[in-house]
Amino acid sequence: MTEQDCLFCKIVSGEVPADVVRETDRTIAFRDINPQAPTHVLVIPRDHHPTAAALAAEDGDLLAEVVRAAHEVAVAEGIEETGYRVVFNTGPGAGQTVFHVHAHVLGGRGLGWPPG
Ligand code: D5M
Repeated sequence: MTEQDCLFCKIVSGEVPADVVRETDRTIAFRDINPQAPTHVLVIPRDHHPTAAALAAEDGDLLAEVVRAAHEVAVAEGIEETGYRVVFNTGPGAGQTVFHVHAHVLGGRGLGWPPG
């Protein structure tokens, strides 16, 4: 499933380049272009689903695979022991700007709570 004007679908197809750190049959992980922490990786499903809520409703197994891949990225990036955050911004009010579901994996510095 693709959406013609979706930036992350274009990363999946290779039309837009990305710094890919990990791939599975159904997911791809790449470095965020505007990192908010020393490690900031985005994990996406290859298929287009607009939000985490939509993916949960349409393919819960794939959502689980995205979360598993996020934790595998954290281990590979060496941020597991110091702690890291996995975030799905969901909806414009929460800061979602790209409507192809993505897990932010953030770490490598202290992360304050509550988030801004
Ligand atoms: O997060 C969308 C994220 O996507 C934001 O942190 C910037 C990132 N971004 C935007 N364009 C690119 C490209 N081309 N490569 C890598 N990362 C990108 P949101 O939660 O929707 O605000």
